[in-house]
Amino acid sequence: MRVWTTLSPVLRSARRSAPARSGAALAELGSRLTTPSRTANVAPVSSSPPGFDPNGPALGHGIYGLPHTPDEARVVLIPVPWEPTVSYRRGAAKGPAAILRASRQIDLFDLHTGRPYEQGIAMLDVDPDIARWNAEACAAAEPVLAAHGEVAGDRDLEARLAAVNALSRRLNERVGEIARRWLERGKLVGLVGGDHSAPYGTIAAHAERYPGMGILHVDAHADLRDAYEGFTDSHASILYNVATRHPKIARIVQVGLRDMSEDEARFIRASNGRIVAHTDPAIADRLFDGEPFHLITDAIIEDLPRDVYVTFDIDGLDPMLCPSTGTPVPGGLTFQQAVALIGRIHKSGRRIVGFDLNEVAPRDDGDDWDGNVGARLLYKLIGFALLSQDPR
Ligand SMILES: [Mn+2]
Repeated sequence: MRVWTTLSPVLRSARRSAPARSGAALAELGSRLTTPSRTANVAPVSSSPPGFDPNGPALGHGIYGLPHTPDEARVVLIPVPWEPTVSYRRGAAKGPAAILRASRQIDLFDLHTGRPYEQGIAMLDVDPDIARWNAEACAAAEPVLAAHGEVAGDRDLEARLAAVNALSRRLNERVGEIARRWLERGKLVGLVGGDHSAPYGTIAAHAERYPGMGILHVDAHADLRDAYEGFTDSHASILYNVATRHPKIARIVQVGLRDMSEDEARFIRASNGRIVAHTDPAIADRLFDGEPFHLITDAIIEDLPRDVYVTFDIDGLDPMLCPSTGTPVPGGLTFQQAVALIGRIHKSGRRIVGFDLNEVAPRDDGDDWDGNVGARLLYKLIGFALLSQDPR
């Protein structure tokens, strides 16, 4: 709850009792956020309109209850309600709305990243074409999914599969256009899915803008299938498509994988180190052996180049934190581990050039836990991405 009267003593004592390093970091952060941006390629810091109280309850209609328009904001979020290729359990298309709803009760002051809201954060309205294409593609996909993609010889199913694949290509083009438009204006662009096929266009746009960038991919699944159930742009193929279509992406570092096919394991091996998988069992073994988590995260981050795009499938987390996601798998990162991992990208001196959060699905009965965790994780991604923009 964002209510200053109940939270202020907690925050004050947290500030008082925090170790010197954190205090200094917060102070440094404060001065950094109040001075104009030193980064040439990013739009200037927005200032909040008069009358806006960051410590009060959320009154604004924007994400996190903020008043910024996309023009004013330094961070622009693209909502993509998209899930035609979801293979197990639907709901990801409702992710952006669930995150938007839950975001309004999150405190704007963040204990890890300070005051990211000061730079302006705005979520675009849903593109009506995308909503329409999703409805069309979901309807077309239904019998194809029921047949597990075995469409050969059935003309109706073949036509439906072709229609879904064509709509996926239109989505990718549209998302790419939107991302490019805002990147060209110097914004930090994030995407909120949707299933994991949703961010393809924005990853492509970032790969063009930041040649040589790496991808940190947090997920329970490798998503390296060469089409899945016949769908060329399946949620289970996103990293395969990214890897094979974008040679300028230097490296893909995967974390949290605990469900993959043998073909995917072979694909990783055949990549000659361009794709690196830090599987969930391997991370768990190192923790069980007593290795400190920061050494594990450092080893993960070391594999990445200076510019990092983060694609975060919420199912990379323990399913307790995302019980309604489409394809939950036991195991996974805790929330703190995920935050530490993202934070260490920034601490290592690397730059988070863009990000997406996908596969967040709300429960049908209106329970907002999935949206709540998603909105908080998104705020950490935003916060660390902003911090990482300024040269250290
Ligand atoms: Mn995924």
